[in-house]
Amino acid sequence: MAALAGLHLDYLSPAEYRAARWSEVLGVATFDPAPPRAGGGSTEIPVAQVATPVLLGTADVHEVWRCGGPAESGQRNRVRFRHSEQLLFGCIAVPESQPSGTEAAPGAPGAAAPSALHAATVGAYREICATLDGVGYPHLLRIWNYLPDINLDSHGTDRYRQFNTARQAALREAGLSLTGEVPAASALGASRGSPLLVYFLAGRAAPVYIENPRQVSAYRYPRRYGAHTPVFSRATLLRQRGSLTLFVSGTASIVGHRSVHVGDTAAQTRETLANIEALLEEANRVERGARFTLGSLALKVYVRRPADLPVIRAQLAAALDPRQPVIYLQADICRQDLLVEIEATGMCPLKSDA
Ligand code: 3EB
Repeated sequence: MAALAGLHLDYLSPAEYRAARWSEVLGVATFDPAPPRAGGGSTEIPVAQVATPVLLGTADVHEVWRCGGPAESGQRNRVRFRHSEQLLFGCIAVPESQPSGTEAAPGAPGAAAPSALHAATVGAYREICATLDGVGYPHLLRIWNYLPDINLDSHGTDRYRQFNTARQAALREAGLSLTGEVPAASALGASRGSPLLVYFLAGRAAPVYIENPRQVSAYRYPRRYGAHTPVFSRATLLRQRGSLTLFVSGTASIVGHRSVHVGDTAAQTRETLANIEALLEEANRVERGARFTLGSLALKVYVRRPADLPVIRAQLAAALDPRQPVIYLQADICRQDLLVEIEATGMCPLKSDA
């Protein structure tokens, strides 16, 4: 992608990663199989090791976030982070076997006892919020959540709903918004036995929060999707000198609040793209001067069933520029009836600070 001022995302092969300029790397996410520490890599750089198999291309992809300026690393409890003047990248992995050094928040009266996942989620979010508070980057821009067996039922409900309950409890406890001013996010399955893995970008300044006109805001989903709603915005927009970055949340074949095209992978992919296009149009309407297009995005495509990859790729080939950065990962999606989910990051130059 074109070099722009400020934050920058690349999907790099291991060789390209080794050639990167370390001082300007804020953070990295790798995808299963988690590579051993890359030879040229600095141990200073936080690396989120995401346990989702890569479906296409180089077996190990590095999602590299660069900040275009000097950065400094740190650690607070289990959160490893690195920050530039305006932005902070951080990550935390919490095994469910040894969930946290702190106690889980009590569940609602009459509810089943909180699960290990609940405790792990509360622990992770508490530490993230404490880090943001302590280091002075109060605004979560974008957060990625990966948890094993996301569709599995236990403790009276599925694990994605347990995660939602715990995420909400921890954010409430930290005094953060549960609606409106909430980060863009993704929440996906990960390989069995892997820890809860959360990584994030936060800023000194608040982003612009964007919702999708075709979808009910996730934080207003009706109760049938769980007692506690998912806390995320459909997208957030970061303004920096000379550039805009749009963080598009994981997006699926959901219209209103309902999953559509159940069982039809091609149609789900097209609907997902229609949702992303509607969101881009909304971002361009809200932010005068923004010109986001599908072609300006880097995409991460989550595929539930590896056998669906050709169908999904064919739909994307018809809509995208072949030179666009796209990676494909195998991951379970939070609703059983969803077969594909796509998240994206858009970069666009900002002409003036009008
Ligand atoms: C959806 O639209 C699909 O719980 O953080 C997408 C992005 C989804 C983020 C989250 C869930 C999350 O509801 C699922």
